[in-house]
Amino acid sequence: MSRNILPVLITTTLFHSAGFVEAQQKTANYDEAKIAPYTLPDLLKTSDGKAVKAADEWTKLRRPEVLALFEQHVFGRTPAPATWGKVEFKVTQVKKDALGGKATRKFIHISLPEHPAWQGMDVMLYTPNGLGKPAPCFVGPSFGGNHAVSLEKDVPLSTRWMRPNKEKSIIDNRATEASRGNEASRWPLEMIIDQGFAVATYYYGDIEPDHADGWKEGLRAVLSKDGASTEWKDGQWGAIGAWAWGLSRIADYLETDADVNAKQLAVIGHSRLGKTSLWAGAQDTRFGVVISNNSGEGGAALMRRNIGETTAIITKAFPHWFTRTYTSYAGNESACPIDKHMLIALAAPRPVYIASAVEDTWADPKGEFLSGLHAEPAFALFGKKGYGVTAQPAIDSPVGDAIAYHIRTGKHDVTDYDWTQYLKFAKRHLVK
Ligand code: GTR
Repeated sequence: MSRNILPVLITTTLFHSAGFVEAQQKTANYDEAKIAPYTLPDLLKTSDGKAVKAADEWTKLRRPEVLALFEQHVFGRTPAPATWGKVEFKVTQVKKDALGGKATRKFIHISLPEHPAWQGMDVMLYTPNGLGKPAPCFVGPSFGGNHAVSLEKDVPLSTRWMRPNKEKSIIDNRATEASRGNEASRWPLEMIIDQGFAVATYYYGDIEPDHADGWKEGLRAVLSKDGASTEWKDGQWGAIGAWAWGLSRIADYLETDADVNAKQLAVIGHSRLGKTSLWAGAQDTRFGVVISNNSGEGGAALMRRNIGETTAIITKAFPHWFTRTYTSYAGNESACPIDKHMLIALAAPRPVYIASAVEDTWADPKGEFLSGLHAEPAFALFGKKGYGVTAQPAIDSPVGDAIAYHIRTGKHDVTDYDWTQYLKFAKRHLVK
């Protein structure tokens, strides 16, 4: 495919997926009574039928099996470290009086010296000033780039490809000056800093652009042996896997930064990036707390509940997010050996917070709640308590211990209300 016709094809793919999702949102099932009866795969039974009764049996036998099932059937396998080799960190800027003097802001360029064709990723890290000790840190990807997360005007504008969004001032697939701060309400930096936490973020498009052909321009093509001619096979990683890889590389960097306590990391993401944070947290145990904000289908929501977005819809609109095998479960969810309670259980005994929004019916709030509920047996093996309730709580009434949940007033978004709960949760479970 020659380079000059590529943009035309990309635009066509995108308009198709955006229009397609909108149309599906209007006609989807939103009626609980119309969900066909289903049986969830047994969390605590190994593939050869052995009941898992103790924490070490979970850790040694069942957890590796469940992780392998998610690789094979949902997100694909993350390549082994030898595939990408050395990871290089370059601190490109340090500003000691960020956020009016409250914080130090650093930019870190992460690259792979053995794979210079990948342009690398630019991490923005804020650490609280005057804390007197390394800070616990939230790690999460952004939709719009560092300049969209921060309101500070001296944050470099991302030059990478972005999904079309007139409202967010993305013109010809690029950020413009007017797109500064367009994601700031989802990242209340001062509130996080004031509570003694650091925050590290990167633009998910640094890894690969978010469209069906995006891999050709990103890390997956660079790391694949046959490069741009790759036909993605069952079990090979999709874009969510690649974005999650980026979060783990941030953890690699944070282990080298004396301002951060890398033993106190919380991974966080919203929506498609909530699916990403769950998968990053499942694979990388350095994330001591895992947070899913409105992650919905493909994330925390049980796939067997056909309500709101379904496997058929998501794999048609966003086939590149998952490994190819996942598409075969469209309309055939009962054949899939996993459901999303098993994704939550992969974090055990590390605490997980699942958040829904009442107007976000597309993401199936009840299905998000239930995955946490049905993950409880894995946490119980470690003596950890889950929700403490069996029915979805009232709006704006968080519940839970090592698995926590809330459904907040309002729409699909990340708000200060959500962050208030996450900060409390992280304080309780990470900082102690
Ligand atoms: C939607 C998609 C959801 C969710 C959302 C988002 O179009 O259907 O699964 O991930 O995008 O990421 O904002």
